Amino acid sequence: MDKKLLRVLAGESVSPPPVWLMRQAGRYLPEYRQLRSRHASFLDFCLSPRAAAEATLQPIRRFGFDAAILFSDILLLLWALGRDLDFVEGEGPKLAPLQAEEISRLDLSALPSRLAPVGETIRLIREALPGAVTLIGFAGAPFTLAAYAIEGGGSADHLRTRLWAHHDPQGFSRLIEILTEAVIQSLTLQVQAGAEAVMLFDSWAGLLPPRGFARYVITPARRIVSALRARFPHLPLIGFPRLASAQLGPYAQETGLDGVGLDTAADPALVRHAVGAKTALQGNLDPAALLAGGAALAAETENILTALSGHPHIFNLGHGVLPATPPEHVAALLALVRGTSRQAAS
Ligand code: 1CP
Repeated sequence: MDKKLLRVLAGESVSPPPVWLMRQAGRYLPEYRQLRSRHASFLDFCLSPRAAAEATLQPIRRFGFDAAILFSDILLLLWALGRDLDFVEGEGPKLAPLQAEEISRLDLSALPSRLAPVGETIRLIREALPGAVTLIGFAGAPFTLAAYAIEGGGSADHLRTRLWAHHDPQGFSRLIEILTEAVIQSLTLQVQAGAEAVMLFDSWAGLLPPRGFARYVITPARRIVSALRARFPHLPLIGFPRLASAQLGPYAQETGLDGVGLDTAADPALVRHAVGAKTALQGNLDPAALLAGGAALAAETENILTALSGHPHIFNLGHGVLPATPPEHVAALLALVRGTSRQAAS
Protein backbone atom coordinates (compact mmCIF):
# COMPACT_ATOMS: atom_id res chain seq x y z
CA MET A 1 0.00 0.00 0.00
CA ASP A 2 1.59 3.31 -1.06
CA LYS A 3 -0.80 5.62 0.79
CA LYS A 4 0.72 6.71 4.09
CA LEU A 5 -2.59 7.72 5.61
CA LEU A 6 -4.13 4.30 4.99
CA ARG A 7 -1.08 2.57 6.45
CA VAL A 8 -1.44 4.58 9.65
CA LEU A 9 -5.16 3.83 9.85
CA ALA A 10 -4.23 0.14 9.52
CA GLY A 11 -2.23 0.54 12.76
CA GLU A 12 1.27 1.23 11.46
CA SER A 13 3.47 3.98 12.88
CA VAL A 14 4.97 5.93 9.98
CA SER A 15 7.75 8.53 10.36
CA PRO A 16 7.36 11.33 9.43
CA PRO A 17 3.59 11.00 9.89
CA PRO A 18 1.11 11.77 7.10
CA VAL A 19 -0.43 15.23 7.45
CA TRP A 20 -3.63 17.02 6.46
CA LEU A 21 -5.60 19.80 8.16
CA MET A 22 -9.25 20.19 9.05
CA ARG A 23 -10.65 23.05 6.91
CA GLN A 24 -7.55 22.91 4.70
CA ALA A 25 -9.78 24.25 1.93
CA GLY A 26 -11.37 27.59 2.68
CA ARG A 27 -11.19 31.28 3.23
CA TYR A 28 -7.49 31.54 4.21
CA LEU A 29 -6.62 30.65 0.58
CA PRO A 30 -6.91 33.45 -2.03
CA GLU A 31 -7.71 30.89 -4.76
CA TYR A 32 -10.63 29.62 -2.64
CA ARG A 33 -12.02 33.13 -2.14
CA GLN A 34 -11.88 33.67 -5.88
CA LEU A 35 -13.66 30.39 -6.67
CA ARG A 36 -16.25 30.99 -3.91
CA SER A 37 -17.08 34.48 -5.24
CA ARG A 38 -18.55 32.93 -8.40
CA HIS A 39 -21.39 31.31 -6.40
CA ALA A 40 -23.92 33.37 -4.48
CA SER A 41 -24.98 30.65 -2.07
CA PHE A 42 -22.67 28.33 -0.10
CA LEU A 43 -25.19 25.49 -0.48
CA ASP A 44 -25.14 25.87 -4.29
CA PHE A 45 -21.35 25.96 -4.15
CA CYS A 46 -21.24 22.66 -2.21
CA LEU A 47 -23.72 21.11 -4.65
CA SER A 48 -21.77 22.14 -7.78
CA PRO A 49 -19.51 19.15 -8.45
CA ARG A 50 -16.89 21.03 -10.48
CA ALA A 51 -16.57 23.87 -7.95
CA ALA A 52 -16.53 21.56 -4.91
CA ALA A 53 -13.95 19.28 -6.56
CA GLU A 54 -11.77 22.29 -7.37
CA ALA A 55 -12.01 23.59 -3.75
CA THR A 56 -10.98 20.12 -2.51
CA LEU A 57 -7.95 20.01 -4.82
CA GLN A 58 -6.64 23.56 -4.25
CA PRO A 59 -4.80 22.83 -0.97
CA ILE A 60 -3.41 19.57 -2.41
CA ARG A 61 -1.87 21.42 -5.35
CA ARG A 62 -0.52 24.24 -3.20
CA PHE A 63 0.87 22.22 -0.27
CA GLY A 64 0.96 18.51 -1.19
CA PHE A 65 -0.97 17.18 1.82
CA ASP A 66 -1.21 13.39 2.28
CA ALA A 67 -5.02 13.52 2.29
CA ALA A 68 -7.78 15.51 0.64
CA ILE A 69 -11.10 15.98 2.43
CA LEU A 70 -14.23 16.27 0.34
CA PHE A 71 -15.33 19.90 0.17
CA SER A 72 -18.87 19.90 1.52
CA ASP A 73 -20.54 20.58 4.88
CA ILE A 74 -22.04 18.39 7.60
CA LEU A 75 -25.31 20.35 7.39
CA LEU A 76 -26.07 19.23 3.82
CA LEU A 77 -27.41 16.02 5.36
CA LEU A 78 -30.13 17.95 7.22
CA TRP A 79 -31.05 19.72 3.98
CA ALA A 80 -31.19 16.29 2.27
CA LEU A 81 -33.67 15.20 4.98
CA GLY A 82 -35.98 18.05 4.01
CA ARG A 83 -34.88 20.80 6.47
CA ASP A 84 -34.54 24.32 5.06
CA LEU A 85 -30.90 25.42 5.22
CA ASP A 86 -29.33 28.78 4.52
CA PHE A 87 -25.75 29.89 5.10
CA VAL A 88 -25.95 33.57 6.00
CA GLU A 89 -22.83 35.56 5.10
CA GLY A 90 -20.96 36.53 8.26
CA GLU A 91 -23.44 34.73 10.57
CA GLY A 92 -23.15 31.04 9.74
CA PRO A 93 -25.79 28.42 9.04
CA LYS A 94 -29.51 28.98 9.71
CA LEU A 95 -32.20 26.28 9.88
CA ALA A 96 -35.78 26.31 11.16
CA PRO A 97 -35.45 24.85 14.69
CA LEU A 98 -36.75 21.25 14.67
CA GLN A 99 -39.89 20.58 16.76
CA ALA A 100 -40.65 17.21 18.38
CA GLU A 101 -43.67 16.58 16.15
CA GLU A 102 -41.55 17.06 13.01
CA ILE A 103 -39.26 14.08 13.68
CA SER A 104 -41.60 11.68 11.88
CA ARG A 105 -41.50 13.93 8.80
CA LEU A 106 -37.72 13.68 8.32
CA ASP A 107 -37.58 12.05 4.92
CA LEU A 108 -34.84 9.50 4.29
CA SER A 109 -36.21 8.63 0.84
CA ALA A 110 -35.04 11.88 -0.82
CA LEU A 111 -31.50 11.57 0.51
CA PRO A 112 -29.82 9.62 -2.35
CA SER A 113 -31.10 11.97 -5.06
CA ARG A 114 -30.43 15.15 -3.06
CA LEU A 115 -26.86 14.03 -2.30
CA ALA A 116 -26.16 12.71 -5.82
CA PRO A 117 -24.03 15.82 -6.68
CA VAL A 118 -21.72 14.89 -3.77
CA GLY A 119 -21.10 11.51 -5.41
CA GLU A 120 -20.29 13.28 -8.67
CA THR A 121 -17.86 15.61 -6.84
CA ILE A 122 -16.05 12.58 -5.39
CA ARG A 123 -15.73 10.97 -8.83
CA LEU A 124 -14.21 14.18 -10.23
CA ILE A 125 -11.76 14.46 -7.31
CA ARG A 126 -10.59 10.86 -7.67
CA GLU A 127 -9.88 11.39 -11.38
CA ALA A 128 -7.57 14.31 -10.56
CA LEU A 129 -6.00 13.25 -7.25
CA PRO A 130 -2.33 12.11 -7.19
CA GLY A 131 -1.99 8.40 -6.38
CA ALA A 132 -0.34 8.84 -2.96
CA VAL A 133 -3.11 11.12 -1.66
CA THR A 134 -6.07 9.60 0.22
CA LEU A 135 -9.57 11.01 -0.27
CA ILE A 136 -11.53 11.33 2.99
CA GLY A 137 -15.33 11.52 2.95
CA PHE A 138 -17.22 12.68 6.04
CA ALA A 139 -20.46 13.22 7.90
CA GLY A 140 -21.50 15.01 11.03
CA ALA A 141 -22.16 12.48 13.79
CA PRO A 142 -25.82 12.11 14.85
CA PHE A 143 -25.57 14.08 18.10
CA THR A 144 -23.91 17.09 16.44
CA LEU A 145 -26.44 17.00 13.58
CA ALA A 146 -29.27 16.84 16.14
CA ALA A 147 -27.81 19.87 17.92
CA TYR A 148 -27.79 21.96 14.71
CA ALA A 149 -31.29 20.78 13.74
CA ILE A 150 -32.75 21.58 17.17
CA GLU A 151 -30.96 24.90 17.77
CA GLY A 152 -31.47 26.05 14.17
CA GLY A 153 -27.75 26.85 13.78
CA GLY A 154 -24.76 27.49 16.02
CA SER A 155 -25.44 28.10 19.71
CA ALA A 156 -23.55 29.35 22.77
CA ASP A 157 -25.01 26.80 25.23
CA HIS A 158 -27.08 24.30 23.16
CA LEU A 159 -29.65 24.37 25.92
CA ARG A 160 -32.64 23.37 23.78
CA THR A 161 -30.77 20.23 22.70
CA ARG A 162 -29.55 19.33 26.20
CA LEU A 163 -32.98 19.90 27.75
CA TRP A 164 -34.69 17.84 25.05
CA ALA A 165 -32.36 14.89 25.76
CA HIS A 166 -33.35 15.06 29.46
CA HIS A 167 -37.08 15.79 29.07
CA ASP A 168 -37.84 13.38 26.25
CA PRO A 169 -35.11 10.71 25.98
CA GLN A 170 -37.33 8.49 23.84
CA GLY A 171 -38.08 11.19 21.26
CA PHE A 172 -34.45 12.29 21.30
CA SER A 173 -33.27 8.68 20.77
CA ARG A 174 -35.69 8.35 17.85
CA LEU A 175 -34.13 11.47 16.29
CA ILE A 176 -30.61 10.07 16.85
CA GLU A 177 -31.68 6.78 15.19
CA ILE A 178 -33.01 8.53 12.08
CA LEU A 179 -29.84 10.61 11.83
CA THR A 180 -27.72 7.47 12.32
CA GLU A 181 -29.47 5.86 9.34
CA ALA A 182 -29.01 9.06 7.29
CA VAL A 183 -25.27 9.13 8.12
CA ILE A 184 -24.91 5.47 7.06
CA GLN A 185 -26.64 6.25 3.74
CA SER A 186 -24.56 9.36 3.11
CA LEU A 187 -21.25 7.63 3.87
CA THR A 188 -22.25 4.60 1.78
CA LEU A 189 -22.91 6.90 -1.17
CA GLN A 190 -19.53 8.58 -0.65
CA VAL A 191 -17.59 5.31 -0.44
CA GLN A 192 -19.36 3.92 -3.51
CA ALA A 193 -18.31 7.08 -5.38
CA GLY A 194 -14.65 6.71 -4.35
CA ALA A 195 -14.02 8.01 -0.78
CA GLU A 196 -11.19 5.84 0.64
CA ALA A 197 -11.65 6.62 4.35
CA VAL A 198 -14.41 8.42 6.24
CA MET A 199 -14.52 10.71 9.25
CA LEU A 200 -17.35 11.41 11.69
CA PHE A 201 -17.35 14.96 13.09
CA ASP A 202 -18.97 15.06 16.54
CA SER A 203 -18.14 18.68 17.26
CA TRP A 204 -20.49 18.99 20.25
CA ALA A 205 -19.98 15.55 21.84
CA GLY A 206 -18.25 17.18 24.81
CA LEU A 207 -21.51 18.79 25.97
CA LEU A 208 -22.89 15.48 27.21
CA PRO A 209 -22.59 13.89 30.65
CA PRO A 210 -21.04 10.36 30.62
CA ARG A 211 -24.32 8.42 30.28
CA GLY A 212 -25.52 10.72 27.52
CA PHE A 213 -22.14 10.33 25.80
CA ALA A 214 -22.52 6.53 25.86
CA ARG A 215 -26.07 6.68 24.51
CA TYR A 216 -25.89 9.48 21.94
CA VAL A 217 -22.22 9.38 20.88
CA ILE A 218 -20.72 5.89 21.40
CA THR A 219 -23.80 3.79 20.50
CA PRO A 220 -24.56 5.57 17.19
CA ALA A 221 -20.85 5.57 16.23
CA ARG A 222 -20.71 1.81 16.86
CA ARG A 223 -23.79 1.30 14.66
CA ILE A 224 -22.30 3.40 11.89
CA VAL A 225 -19.00 1.48 12.06
CA SER A 226 -20.70 -1.92 11.94
CA ALA A 227 -23.12 -1.00 9.12
CA LEU A 228 -20.27 0.35 6.97
CA ARG A 229 -17.93 -2.56 7.78
CA ALA A 230 -20.66 -4.98 6.70
CA ARG A 231 -20.71 -3.28 3.29
CA PHE A 232 -17.04 -2.30 2.99
CA PRO A 233 -14.92 -4.64 5.16
CA HIS A 234 -11.66 -2.70 4.66
CA LEU A 235 -12.99 0.85 4.99
CA PRO A 236 -11.01 2.88 7.56
CA LEU A 237 -13.10 5.09 9.84
CA ILE A 238 -12.02 8.04 12.00
CA GLY A 239 -14.16 9.58 14.76
CA PHE A 240 -13.73 13.06 16.24
CA PRO A 241 -15.74 13.55 19.44
CA ARG A 242 -14.63 17.10 20.14
CA LEU A 243 -14.11 18.34 23.73
CA ALA A 244 -14.48 14.81 25.09
CA SER A 245 -10.86 13.71 25.52
CA ALA A 246 -11.60 12.14 28.93
CA GLN A 247 -13.93 9.70 27.13
CA LEU A 248 -11.55 8.70 24.33
CA GLY A 249 -10.60 5.33 25.89
CA PRO A 250 -14.16 3.92 25.90
CA TYR A 251 -14.97 5.77 22.66
CA ALA A 252 -12.10 4.05 20.80
CA GLN A 253 -12.61 0.64 22.37
CA GLU A 254 -16.40 0.43 22.14
CA THR A 255 -16.93 1.90 18.67
CA GLY A 256 -14.25 -0.12 16.82
CA LEU A 257 -13.10 2.99 14.92
CA ASP A 258 -9.62 2.78 13.31
CA GLY A 259 -8.64 6.32 14.24
CA VAL A 260 -9.65 9.00 16.71
CA GLY A 261 -9.25 12.75 16.27
CA LEU A 262 -7.84 14.78 19.18
CA ASP A 263 -9.04 18.31 19.84
CA THR A 264 -6.65 21.08 20.89
CA ALA A 265 -7.15 20.47 24.62
CA ALA A 266 -6.39 16.72 24.50
CA ASP A 267 -3.02 15.58 25.88
CA PRO A 268 -1.64 13.17 23.26
CA ALA A 269 0.72 11.47 25.73
CA LEU A 270 -2.25 10.53 27.96
CA VAL A 271 -4.64 9.63 25.18
CA ARG A 272 -2.22 7.24 23.46
CA HIS A 273 -2.31 5.02 26.55
CA ALA A 274 -6.09 5.30 26.93
CA VAL A 275 -6.88 4.17 23.37
CA GLY A 276 -4.35 1.35 23.03
CA ALA A 277 -1.55 0.71 20.53
CA LYS A 278 -3.65 -0.01 17.44
CA THR A 279 -5.98 3.00 17.35
CA ALA A 280 -4.47 5.73 15.18
CA LEU A 281 -4.51 9.24 16.66
CA GLN A 282 -5.09 12.31 14.53
CA GLY A 283 -4.21 15.79 15.66
CA ASN A 284 -3.80 18.08 17.42
CA LEU A 285 -1.91 21.33 16.85
CA ASP A 286 -3.64 24.42 18.24
CA PRO A 287 -4.99 26.36 15.21
CA ALA A 288 -3.85 29.53 17.00
CA ALA A 289 -0.23 28.23 16.97
CA LEU A 290 -0.54 27.85 13.20
CA LEU A 291 -1.86 31.40 12.96
CA ALA A 292 1.01 32.62 15.21
CA GLY A 293 3.73 30.87 13.19
CA GLY A 294 7.45 31.17 14.01
CA ALA A 295 8.88 29.74 17.23
CA ALA A 296 5.47 28.96 18.77
CA LEU A 297 4.50 26.90 15.74
CA ALA A 298 7.84 25.04 15.75
CA ALA A 299 7.69 24.26 19.48
CA GLU A 300 4.05 23.07 19.53
CA THR A 301 4.61 20.93 16.43
CA GLU A 302 7.69 19.29 17.94
CA ASN A 303 5.81 18.55 21.18
CA ILE A 304 3.08 16.66 19.36
CA LEU A 305 5.53 14.74 17.16
CA THR A 306 7.45 13.67 20.27
CA ALA A 307 4.37 12.74 22.30
CA LEU A 308 3.06 10.49 19.51
CA SER A 309 6.36 9.13 18.24
CA GLY A 310 6.12 5.35 17.74
CA HIS A 311 2.28 5.47 17.76
CA PRO A 312 0.17 5.40 14.56
CA HIS A 313 -0.25 9.17 14.09
CA ILE A 314 -1.82 11.42 11.47
CA PHE A 315 -0.66 15.00 11.99
CA ASN A 316 -3.55 17.51 11.98
CA LEU A 317 -4.90 20.48 13.90
CA GLY A 318 -7.11 20.26 17.01
CA HIS A 319 -9.84 22.13 15.09
CA GLY A 320 -10.16 23.86 11.70
CA VAL A 321 -7.68 26.28 10.08
CA LEU A 322 -8.57 29.84 11.16
CA PRO A 323 -9.49 32.14 8.24
CA ALA A 324 -6.75 34.68 9.09
CA THR A 325 -3.97 32.04 8.83
CA PRO A 326 -1.20 33.07 6.38
CA PRO A 327 -0.78 30.28 3.80
CA GLU A 328 3.02 30.48 4.33
CA HIS A 329 2.52 29.22 7.89
CA VAL A 330 0.85 26.12 6.49
CA ALA A 331 3.82 25.54 4.18
CA ALA A 332 6.17 26.03 7.17
CA LEU A 333 4.17 23.50 9.21
CA LEU A 334 4.47 20.87 6.48
CA ALA A 335 8.22 21.42 6.33
CA LEU A 336 8.45 21.04 10.14
CA VAL A 337 6.41 17.81 10.17
CA ARG A 338 8.32 16.35 7.25
CA GLY A 339 11.67 17.31 8.74
CA THR A 340 12.71 19.38 5.75
CA SER A 341 13.06 22.61 7.77
CA ARG A 342 15.03 21.39 10.80
CA GLN A 343 18.07 23.32 9.58
CA ALA A 344 16.09 26.48 8.84
CA ALA A 345 14.42 26.31 12.26
CA SER A 346 17.64 25.85 14.26
O1 1CP B 1 -17.46 30.25 2.73
C1 1CP B 1 -18.14 30.29 3.79
O2 1CP B 1 -18.45 31.33 4.38
C2 1CP B 1 -18.61 29.02 4.41
C3 1CP B 1 -17.76 28.57 5.55
C4 1CP B 1 -17.81 27.04 5.63
C5 1CP B 1 -16.87 26.15 5.06
C6 1CP B 1 -15.63 26.48 4.26
C7 1CP B 1 -18.82 26.29 6.25
C8 1CP B 1 -20.03 26.81 6.93
N1 1CP B 1 -18.51 24.94 6.05
C9 1CP B 1 -17.34 24.81 5.34
C10 1CP B 1 -16.70 23.58 4.86
C11 1CP B 1 -16.62 22.42 5.76
N2 1CP B 1 -17.35 22.21 6.90
C12 1CP B 1 -15.80 21.29 5.54
C13 1CP B 1 -14.95 21.15 4.28
C14 1CP B 1 -13.75 20.39 4.20
C15 1CP B 1 -12.51 20.95 4.92
O3 1CP B 1 -12.34 20.67 6.12
O4 1CP B 1 -11.67 21.56 4.24
C16 1CP B 1 -16.01 20.42 6.63
C17 1CP B 1 -15.34 19.08 6.90
C18 1CP B 1 -17.00 21.01 7.46
C19 1CP B 1 -17.52 20.36 8.69
C20 1CP B 1 -18.37 21.15 9.61
N3 1CP B 1 -19.34 22.08 9.31
C21 1CP B 1 -18.36 20.97 11.02
C22 1CP B 1 -17.52 19.95 11.74
C23 1CP B 1 -16.17 20.46 12.10
C24 1CP B 1 -16.15 21.66 13.04
O5 1CP B 1 -15.80 22.75 12.58
O6 1CP B 1 -16.49 21.47 14.24
C25 1CP B 1 -19.31 21.84 11.57
C26 1CP B 1 -19.65 22.02 13.04
C27 1CP B 1 -19.92 22.54 10.49
C28 1CP B 1 -21.04 23.53 10.58
C29 1CP B 1 -20.70 24.81 9.96
N4 1CP B 1 -20.66 25.00 8.60
C30 1CP B 1 -20.25 26.28 8.31
C31 1CP B 1 -20.03 26.94 9.56
C32 1CP B 1 -19.61 28.38 9.71
C33 1CP B 1 -20.29 26.01 10.58
C34 1CP B 1 -20.17 26.25 12.10
C35 1CP B 1 -21.40 26.89 12.65
C36 1CP B 1 -21.40 27.10 14.16
O7 1CP B 1 -21.41 26.14 14.93
O8 1CP B 1 -21.40 28.28 14.55
